[in-house]
Amino acid sequence: MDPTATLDASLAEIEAGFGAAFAAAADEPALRAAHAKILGRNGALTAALKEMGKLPADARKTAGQRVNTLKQKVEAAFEECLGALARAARDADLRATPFDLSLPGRAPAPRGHLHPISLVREDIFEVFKGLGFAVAHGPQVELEEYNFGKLGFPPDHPAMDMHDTFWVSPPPRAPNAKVLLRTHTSNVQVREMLTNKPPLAVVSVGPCYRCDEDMTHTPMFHQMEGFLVDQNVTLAHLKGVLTAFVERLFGKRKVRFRPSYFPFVEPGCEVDMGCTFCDGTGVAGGAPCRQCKGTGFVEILGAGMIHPVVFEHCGIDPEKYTGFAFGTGIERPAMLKYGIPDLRMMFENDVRFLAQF
Ligand code: FA5
Repeated sequence: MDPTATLDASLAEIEAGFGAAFAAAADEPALRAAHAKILGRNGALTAALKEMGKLPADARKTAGQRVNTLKQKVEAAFEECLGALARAARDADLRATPFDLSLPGRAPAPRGHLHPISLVREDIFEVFKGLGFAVAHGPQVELEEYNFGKLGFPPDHPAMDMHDTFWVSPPPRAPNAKVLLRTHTSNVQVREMLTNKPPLAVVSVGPCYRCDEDMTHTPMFHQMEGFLVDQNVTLAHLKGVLTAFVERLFGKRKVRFRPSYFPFVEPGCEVDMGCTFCDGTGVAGGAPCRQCKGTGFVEILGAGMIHPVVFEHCGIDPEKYTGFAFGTGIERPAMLKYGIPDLRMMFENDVRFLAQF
């Protein structure tokens, strides 16, 4: 057959069919498929274009113009159908979703804020950073060696019973390791002294764990630990730093130091401050203050001069260096600072309570 006639027949067939093919496409993928049948790599018009080479030279120009005109028609129809489908989809969407433009807008969710424990942690860091201490963190899953051993707790020492430890299965790669959830933040003292040499002044805050639950004890609680090591550090420095800490966190209050025992300090003491609930009077609402049991003082910290044995275990020369350490649960300072009567409220997640901070 004459190639010009063949091409004419192909173009006529495409021209007669593309409009109906596009109109029959119910959605965009179907429309694109119909378009590809004409102008895709194996499309009818693409094939016709390839046939152009077979035409005699004098017929090519006219045929070329016909092909281009048809191509433009096909593209224009395709774009129009594409737009019509998009409009139809949007109209269907609008009809399907009832909009009531008169409804009031949705108020943005109220912004969250820090938990009282986090607020006190930040306050503590601010105070100690102001006193020149660095902030450090330690692991909550710890080796017995760092939680007890290096701090001078002898094996089976009764002080360890007071800590009511949660023991953890050792990892398969160290089946004989003694692993626990740290019972206090004093592990940070050990780890810092093992890795850094004096002078050192460090404070740390974080969760601790003990099998313990009553009005004033929870299985998970938070502690702060701080320590300072240098030459010629004395108990007077300890008293100065802790008095400054109490005054900066709670304002001017009475502070008193009582002798006490912790295996890793010598001498050791407990630090009390004037009760914030009764302002140190021991009387609240005409009755003995329940928080301080009428004494006017509440215990706030354990402290003492770091025991030479701890220095030896951590590779620090006890003949050359002295230092002090102190620690406290931080729920207690949070209760005193914000007037919270029951420690357990901090972990109940009651929004009515949390919203007050
Ligand atoms: C210690 O844990 C010592 N590491 C503190 C210390 C550090 C002393 C450095 C000297 C030098 P103690 O076992 O007393 O000490 O615990 C300290 C505080 O943690 C307690 O006074 C209490 O406020 C808090 N605490 C302990 N157990 C719980 C618990 N189960 N729930 C809430 N708070 C707790």
